[in-house]
Order: sequence, then C-alpha cells, then structure tokens
Amino acid sequence: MMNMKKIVSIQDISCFGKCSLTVALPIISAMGIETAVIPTAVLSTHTGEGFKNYTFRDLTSDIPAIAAHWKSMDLKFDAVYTGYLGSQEQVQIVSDFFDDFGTDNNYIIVDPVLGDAGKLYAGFTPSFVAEMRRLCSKADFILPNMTEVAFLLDIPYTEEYDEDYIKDVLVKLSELGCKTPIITGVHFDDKLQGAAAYDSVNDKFYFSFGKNINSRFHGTGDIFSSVFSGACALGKNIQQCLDIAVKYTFDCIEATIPHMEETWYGSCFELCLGKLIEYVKE
Ligand code: PXL
Repeated sequence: MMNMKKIVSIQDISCFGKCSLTVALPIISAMGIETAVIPTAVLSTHTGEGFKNYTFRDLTSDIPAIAAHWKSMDLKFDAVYTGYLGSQEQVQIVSDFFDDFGTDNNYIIVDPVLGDAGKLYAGFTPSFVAEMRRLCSKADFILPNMTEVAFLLDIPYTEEYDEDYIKDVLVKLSELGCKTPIITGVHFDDKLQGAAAYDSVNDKFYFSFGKNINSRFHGTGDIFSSVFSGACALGKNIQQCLDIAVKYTFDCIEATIPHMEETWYGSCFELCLGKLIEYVKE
C-alpha cells in the first residue's frame, strides 16, 4: 500500500469568493491527498473585480511560529504550493519556509499571483513583483498567466503571440531560476486554450490544450494550480499534470456558464469534483 501524499498550501483565505484556500483544500483533498494549510491572511472576499471594502487581516507573523512547530515535529511534505501572498514581508517569510521544508524529494510550486487581464491586482506594487520574482527563483514549478509573465519579465503584456513567442518567454522565465515554468491560459487561436511548459533540466517543451471557451472567471488560475500541484505530488509526469489541470479547468469553466449571474465572482468547481476524481485514476 502506498503512503498517502501530503501537500502544504500557503495562501490566504478569502472567506467568500471561491479562490485560494477555499479552492485548494477541496480540490487537493478530492485528489486523495492530505492537505495542510498555512493561511497567510483572512479577507472577507477576494480583491478581484466586483468586490470592494473587503477586510484584510494579515497573518504574516504567525507563519514562522507554525513553521517552527512543524519543524520540531519533523513534518515532511511531498509538495509545498503557494498562491496569493499579501505583502513583501510575507513573500520573504515564505521563502524561508522553502529553505526549511524544501528537499531533494519534494516539489516547490509557486503560483506567482500578481494580476490578470494585463493589470496588477489591488495593492500590488513593482517592489512586490520584484520580491515574487525572487520567490520564483527557488521553485521547481511556477504557474503564471500571461499578465504575470509580463510583470515577472518586465515585458509588455500581449494577447497576440505565437508558439515561438511562448517558447522564448518560457526560456526567459526559467532564467529567473525556476526549473520548470508553466504558462496558463495560453491560446494561439479562438478554438483552443491551455498551458505550455518548459522543463529546463531536459530542455523540453510541453503543451496541453482543450476547447477554448470565451469566458473568463475569477479563480480559474487557482483551480489549475491546485490540480497541477496535486497531480505532481501523486508522481504524474509533466504532460499528465498539464493534461489533468487543463481538462478540469475547462470542465469548471463550462459548468460555470449556466450559473454566471449568481456566481459572477468565481467558478463552479464544486460541480466537477467527481470528474477530477476519475481523471486522477486514469
Ligand atoms: O485568485 C487569486 C486571488 C487569491 N486571493 C485573493 C485575491 C486573488 C485574486 O484576486 O484577491 C485575496
């Protein structure tokens, strides 16, 4: 019998809004993986479009104490997966956590949550971007969207690109120091959308595409990253991890369309968890 896999996810709890930990916990758990969490902040909602006047309680100072307690118990994880981080100081502390809990046998996965549709999320500044760039240098995998790619590499945001452009940008992302950058939300035409990866250790590119649905929903990046992290911890190869994450993210977008008016702030990932459980078995 194989040991259960364990992931620790470090990101905020947006109490309402379906993103970060309220997405990562159910998704990774559904994949049959024990999911430990370090909540980095508690917000009443996420900070994306449609919400304003949200509360924000910073939990940065709790993180070193949690890490020290876990260290005293010699806890080990198959993957450390980080998402939205609320301040530069927090990114620095998470970086220390990588030093304490990263090993040759586990994966460090950074979703460098910075923005979407060409813009930074509320409250993020160029110096925060610089700190996130440093965190990316310690990761095995990073999972930026095209907006985050533009900010991480300090290049203009574009929606017009071809395969050569994506490959070039992937190589540049690997030069930040991470082993395998993955760009999400890649589309070369209106028909297909997916993800592209570059394994810099073996100098190999990977692509995975599904049907493009011309709707954007908040939180799909968190869905993709959670599934990718789970698949990675389960020992699947890069192509399998991409394929499962692309398929499930597509399922969630498709399932959200009939509920768009009531669920304008996030995706109906809950309706597709049964499919995810099946994908993991394949
Ligand atoms: O989905 C990424 C995310 C996570 N957490 C918070 C956010 C966002 C994006 O807006 O605001 C608090």
